[in-house]
Amino acid sequence: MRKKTRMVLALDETDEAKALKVAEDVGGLVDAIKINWPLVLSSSPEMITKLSRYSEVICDFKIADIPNTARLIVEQAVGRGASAVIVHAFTGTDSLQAAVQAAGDRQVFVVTEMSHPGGQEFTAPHAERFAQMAVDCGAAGVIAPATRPERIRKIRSIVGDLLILSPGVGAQGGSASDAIAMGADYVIVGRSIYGDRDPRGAAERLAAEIAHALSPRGEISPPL
Ligand code: OMP
Repeated sequence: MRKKTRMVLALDETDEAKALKVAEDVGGLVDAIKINWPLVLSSSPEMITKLSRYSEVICDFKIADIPNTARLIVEQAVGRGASAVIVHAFTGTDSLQAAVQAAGDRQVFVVTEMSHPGGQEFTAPHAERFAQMAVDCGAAGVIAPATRPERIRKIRSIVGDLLILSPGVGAQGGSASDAIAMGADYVIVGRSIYGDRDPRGAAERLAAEIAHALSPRGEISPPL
């Protein structure tokens, strides 16, 4: 996945025509578009392939199953053009390994601690172990919460050079600049972009905020 604006658009818009319009307007600006069940179920799995014309696509099916089923889901996603998939770790090492193996040269991102308040009940107490599993199983990166930016710093200390993608920016109360300052490589943003009257303008504003937050890390965003 390229590292340009460090934004992943979470395209949870369930109106297919509107979703495609947002993808067209914003696809060149974000580093990937993430598709989740709401849009797949309201359109069709063909949407994965359609979106791949605008950007790299992350299939966020939060796969949580036995190794064989995990493998089958990953193969379907990759076969339709996904560059990456999101997988849960609580199912165990064998399931996570099966997903990584099935992904081949595509990326697997492992959920550590979820961004919503309920994420503190079960995922937070095990997040560090999930992060270590991501490293041990050869995943490309992890998902860590922008709503609790200090947790990004902790997870970074475990995953080293693996990528960190942070959801929870905007609608869930987290900030893109805090997540980046704490070590996230990308922020995942949904409603604050696709729900805006001007999705491209909203994405441009966020890109500027992220570029500003990257400079103290000695990293420069290329011009839009
Ligand atoms: P907004 O809250 O609208 O910005 O959307 C956030 C997106 O990130 C949604 O697609 C969520 O499913 C996803 N997400 C979280 O919000 N929290 C998590 O802990 C993990 C994810 C994810 O794996 O992408």
